[in-house]
Amino acid sequence: MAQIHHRTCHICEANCGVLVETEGRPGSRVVLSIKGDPDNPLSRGHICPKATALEDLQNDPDRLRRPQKRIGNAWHEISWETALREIGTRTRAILARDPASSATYIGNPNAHSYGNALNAHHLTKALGTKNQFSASTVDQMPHHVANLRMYGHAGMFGIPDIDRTQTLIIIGGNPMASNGSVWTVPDFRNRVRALKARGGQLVVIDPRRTETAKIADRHLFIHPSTDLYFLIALLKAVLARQPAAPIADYITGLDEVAALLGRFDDETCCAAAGVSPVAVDWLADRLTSGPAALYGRLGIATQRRGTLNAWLIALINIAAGQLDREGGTVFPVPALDTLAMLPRGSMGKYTSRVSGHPSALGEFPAAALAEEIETEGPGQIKALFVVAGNPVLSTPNGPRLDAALATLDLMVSVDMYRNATSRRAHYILPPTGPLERDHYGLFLLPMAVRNVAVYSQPTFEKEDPAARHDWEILRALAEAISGKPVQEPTPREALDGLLQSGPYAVSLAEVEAAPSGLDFGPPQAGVLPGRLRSDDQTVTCAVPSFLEALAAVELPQALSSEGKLTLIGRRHVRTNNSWLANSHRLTKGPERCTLMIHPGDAAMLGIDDGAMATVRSISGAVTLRAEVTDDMMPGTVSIPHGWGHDLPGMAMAVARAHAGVSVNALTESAALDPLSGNAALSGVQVEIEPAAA
Ligand SMILES: Nc1nc2c(c(=O)[nH]1)N[C@H]1C(S)=C(S)[C@@H](COP(=O)(O)OP(=O)(O)OC[C@H]3O[C@@H](n4cnc5c(=O)[nH]c(N)nc54)[C@H](O)[C@@H]3O)O[C@H]1N2
Ligand SMILES: Nc1nc2c(c(=O)[nH]1)N[C@H]1C(S)=C(S)[C@@H](COP(=O)(O)OP(=O)(O)OC[C@H]3O[C@@H](n4cnc5c(=O)[nH]c(N)nc54)[C@H](O)[C@@H]3O)O[C@H]1N2
Ligand code: SF4
Ligand SMILES: [Mo]
Repeated sequence: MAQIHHRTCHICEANCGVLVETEGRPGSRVVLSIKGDPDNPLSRGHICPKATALEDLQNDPDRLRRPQKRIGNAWHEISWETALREIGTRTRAILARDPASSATYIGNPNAHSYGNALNAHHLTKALGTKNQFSASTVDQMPHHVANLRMYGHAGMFGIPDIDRTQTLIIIGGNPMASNGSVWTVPDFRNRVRALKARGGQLVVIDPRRTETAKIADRHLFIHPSTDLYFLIALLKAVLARQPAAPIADYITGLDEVAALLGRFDDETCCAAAGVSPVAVDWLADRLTSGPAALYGRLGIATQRRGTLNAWLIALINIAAGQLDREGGTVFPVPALDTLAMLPRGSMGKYTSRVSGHPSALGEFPAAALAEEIETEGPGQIKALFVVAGNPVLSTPNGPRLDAALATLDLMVSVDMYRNATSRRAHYILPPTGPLERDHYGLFLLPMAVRNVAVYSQPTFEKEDPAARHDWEILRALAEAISGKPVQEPTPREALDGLLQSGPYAVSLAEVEAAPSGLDFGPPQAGVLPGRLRSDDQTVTCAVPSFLEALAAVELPQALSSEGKLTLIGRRHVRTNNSWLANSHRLTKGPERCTLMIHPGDAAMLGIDDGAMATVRSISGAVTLRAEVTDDMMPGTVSIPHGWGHDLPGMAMAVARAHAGVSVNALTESAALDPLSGNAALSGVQVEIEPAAA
């Protein structure tokens, strides 16, 4: 009999509500359809093409269902008991030789699994390692560092109040493709429609005329990695105006920052960024008149000055009088308050062995993982545990990391595919399928445009009773390594407790009684003072380390790229980083891993639309098809990340047929934001030439 299950799609940060229609008997149910849930208070029926891929993932014959062990190049299916026992023994032997020789890499899907979030520390504790790496340092770490320094908690994100603003300015984000990031904003397109219907405007600042730019009222091109200069000019212009609302007295130090800006000449800053001073004035007017919000994302974070960018964006919202204001930048009060659950975050607690990188939130830069494996001496990484990550494709100079992984004494991947990274593992431990697990948007709902609580039951029972959820694998690994049982409530029990002690004091049972979600309304203005975690209960504008870095910023020069082009990334609505590449439905259609290049640049280089081109950087070279388009800013080219699925030993047949090339063969492991350790994935200097077809 057909049945409808309410679920949250956990693939991206939007956390859309879906209705999964299934048929069959327990143990042999099949999916009939996956549709948007119109009653979900957050997503209101919206879904994107990826939601239906939940079924493809669930049914994918290439998805691993049993532990795999590699001996040489041959893979063998083994039992959970054997896998865990062998991993425990091998890990203990490695740690007996050098207790500091293990490491973890925690990938992006961990942010979409509350079970992982609540259990990953068991593994790190059992390993006793300071070598912690994650996808955060190829992503949002600059935002965390700015949050920590300004508000006193790394997890304290302000978000644009899109449903009540009159001006939304997006710099370095493309929510039409990504569906939002560090901002849970499903149904972005209709929210923008409503913004326009009430006379508001969307402005996009991006080196590419993106899908979001195409629905915007205005799009401004900006030269990659020059955002800092643009933001300085904009902050100065905002400071020269009356703020839209008085700046609260718990916000300190803005004058101290302002005093440092005098040495930057506005026109030179604008020229360096390629943005006209007229546009800066217009933006400053909009920011200081009605409700307005400036939002920056991945494009401003994956730069050498990512943290300064994130900080300046917050300062602009503050100086415009838009912080903690309705229609400005607001602070959600989530039903499960991660601020109460998580430590504030620490900076520089440890120093990395090889290059002396300070840790951020206890993590070293993912870009430094390869050198920590390659470089001999005490503390050299010999055993690596990768949990839901694909760093060979997702971190800078992936081929270098790939070669380093091949030298490890032990590598374990907790993953559902034998992909670019896990093919190097000695053991792959696969979790239950995506429809066999429960879900709560632990890290995402605290950044949502409405305060909601929504919980999903598993849609299917475990296909194989012996299968384990990720959190069960993490605990079992910890037990196998330490020899000690992990005795703690289940994630579900913990969730119930966290909700009950949360701001709305709801039980999990109450949340479950509303299958489309409980709605606590839009984020309210005026909550910030009560949520600040800084010791002095202020918002700190004048962060000493940021001021120092700003004072050291060289004055902008006329851009001299010596004939080189600048490479940026992109996302497509039918991909999710590297890991939906084996979905039949999502890979259909035109080739997507292309080199986007402006017609003028293409003509100069003799590259025709659809012809092959070779792109070279100091790290490596790739050859791919050119897509000539005036959506690109002249001098700038774009290649999406998460491709390159044709490495030997991978077992993803669909992905192999649409392999593409890895942009991270071109990015550099030495290019980092020193304040956060984040990789500078964007703004890579490249040379391009026609290639034989
Ligand atoms: N050049 C360039 N590089 C980038 C980016 C860019 O824009 N440009 N973006 C960066 C960003 S923002 C991010 S977040 C990182 C992502 O970096 P990673 O997290 O390292 O990579 P993903 O491609 O997200 O791979 C996720 C892995 O988890 C597995 N997986 C998926 N779901 C589950 C699950 O439920 N359980 C388990 N155990 N495994 C699962 C998948 O099979 C895949 O192997 O990439 C970064 N890299
Ligand atoms: N469909 C889809 N959705 C996803 C993902 C996916 O892979 N596919 N990944 C998810 C993940 S892990 C994340 S972190 C989010 C990311 O979400 P977004 O931040 O929205 O990610 P992008 O689409 O990469 O947008 C970054 C934008 O920055 C621009 N950019 C590049 N360099 C610069 C620069 O120097 N300056 C400025 N101003 N802009 C620049 C790029 O052109 C691009 O439009 O998306 C999530 N959602
Ligand atoms: S936008 Fe698409 S992938 Fe993201 S949660 Fe919604 S349906 Fe899932
Ligand atoms: Mo990400």
